[in-house]
Amino acid sequence: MNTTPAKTWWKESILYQIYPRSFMDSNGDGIGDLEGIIQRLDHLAFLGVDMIWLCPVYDSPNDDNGYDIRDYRAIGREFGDMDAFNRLLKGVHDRGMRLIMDLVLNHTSDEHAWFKASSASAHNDYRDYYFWQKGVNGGSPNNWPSFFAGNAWTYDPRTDAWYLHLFSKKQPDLNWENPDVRAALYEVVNFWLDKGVDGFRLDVIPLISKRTDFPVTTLDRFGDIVRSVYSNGPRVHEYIRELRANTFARKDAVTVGEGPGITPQTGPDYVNSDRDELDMIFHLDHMFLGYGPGGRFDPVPFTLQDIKHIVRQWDQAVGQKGWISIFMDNHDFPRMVSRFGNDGPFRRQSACLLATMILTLRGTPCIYQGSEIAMANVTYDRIEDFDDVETRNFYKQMRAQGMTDAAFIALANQYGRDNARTPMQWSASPNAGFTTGTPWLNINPDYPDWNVEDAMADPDSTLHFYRNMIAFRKANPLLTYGHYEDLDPNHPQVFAYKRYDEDRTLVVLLNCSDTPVDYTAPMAIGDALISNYSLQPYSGVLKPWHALILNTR
Ligand code: ISL
Ligand code: CA
Repeated sequence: MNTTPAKTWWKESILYQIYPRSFMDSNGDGIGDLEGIIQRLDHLAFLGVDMIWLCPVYDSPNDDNGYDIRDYRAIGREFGDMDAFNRLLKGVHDRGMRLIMDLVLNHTSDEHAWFKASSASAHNDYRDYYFWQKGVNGGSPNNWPSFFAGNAWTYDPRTDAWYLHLFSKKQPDLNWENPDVRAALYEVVNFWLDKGVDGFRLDVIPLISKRTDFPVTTLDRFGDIVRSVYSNGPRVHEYIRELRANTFARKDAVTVGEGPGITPQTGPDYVNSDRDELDMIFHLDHMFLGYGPGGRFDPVPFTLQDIKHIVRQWDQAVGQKGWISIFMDNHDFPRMVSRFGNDGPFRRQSACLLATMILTLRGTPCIYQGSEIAMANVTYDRIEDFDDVETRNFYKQMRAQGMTDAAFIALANQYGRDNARTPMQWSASPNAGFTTGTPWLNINPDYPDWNVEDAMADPDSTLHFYRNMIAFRKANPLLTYGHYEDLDPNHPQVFAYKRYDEDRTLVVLLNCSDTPVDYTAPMAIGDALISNYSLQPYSGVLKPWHALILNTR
């Protein structure tokens, strides 16, 4: 019964997520680009990263910053061209790293040639590439809400019909029921595989199979609608298996699905190694903690016990046959040090604690750009400063419901996606060394104190801690393959767990609070191995945001 997971390179890898618009601008137009990433590859090699997930760099009108693709086979002009892409891929491979692309197969841009043809008339070869429905009683076909506020259907007077878009109205959902759509998408995936990319992150993959009777929903919490209506549709597993057989399987490419709406009950099927679907999945349960009935801008409190519960549930659910990727933030959520740590007096300590957490839980760690220098949420004063389509749409909706500008801005500053999208802070020079021009999104003004160059010069920085912690993980394979057990599920401040195999047990103690905690280690402990405070034998007191990994006896 005590089986261990099969060994593969991607379980042993460290994944690093790049948001290209905000990583590095090489030509002064204020937008990060492929050439900029090439210039900074040594930073990733320094950290010990093995695999890079590149957020979308395809041709796009950027309604949702690249998640609205106009041409799957072209690089967006602002990012460079195919030659730059080829050089980036080579630069990654030359350093012994791998590159995975972001595949958005659930929807395209409304400016994609398929949608242009589809929408032009009621009868054409592309009509069934998308979902077109007649209105009901002069309104939309049903009451489905969009992820980005408002109706998930938009009326097109040209054909007197409504099209489905679970995201913005410039992101029409593709109709996977249509075999031509699937075949066309497989060609796209193979185009990139033949270029030599190593794998893919699959955007909103549980959403690709729709409930095509389009039932009116009686649920009112958005999260419940995603879980029960949008996600895990009737043919999703059939589609994923077919996709894999026609694409990834040819080259043994690695896949990580993004899993909005999956649960510990439904999620493991996507990654069970007996089922030939995906290699890994990101569940979002801990990301949706604190979401009230209205979603991210309708916050409710949550506790450390909630996080521990989710970690435990998922660890048990995926078991030895499945695999998840571990993360605490990405381009869709606030900065983890602001959301789960303390970005005030304990910014460095809590950023290092979170690094310890993602590098010691069971699953492939995914580091979002800037976490290694403890990048934190930004504060904007004016609504015009925000870029994100989700924030802008909710602004309109919540203003219409009577909320003041100031109240919405306060919510957006704390919970909005732009927090994660401010440009990378490379140095204390103007514009954080990100651009010589005007950045597309205002840079966090804290960059003189929090940037890569200064962190590099400071052996106690978060950056060096990440590097050491990554090396520590790699030197201790039980952190990859060993079992996980929560040692103290109910403690309100301390996250204590062990990772173990037949030979050895390591204990991880994380004080997720601003105050010292007297804490008796729950097992007979040995040496302290790594910590975000000076390394000393464990005294029985955990300092604020103290992270400590201990040997056991
Ligand atoms: O950020 C969210 C909205 O509150 C998430 O629910 C997010 O929309 C969801 O996880 C899907 O995200 C992915 O697909 C979106 C895109 O906007 C996100 O950036 C992407 O990660 C549509 O393509
Ligand atoms: Ca640029």
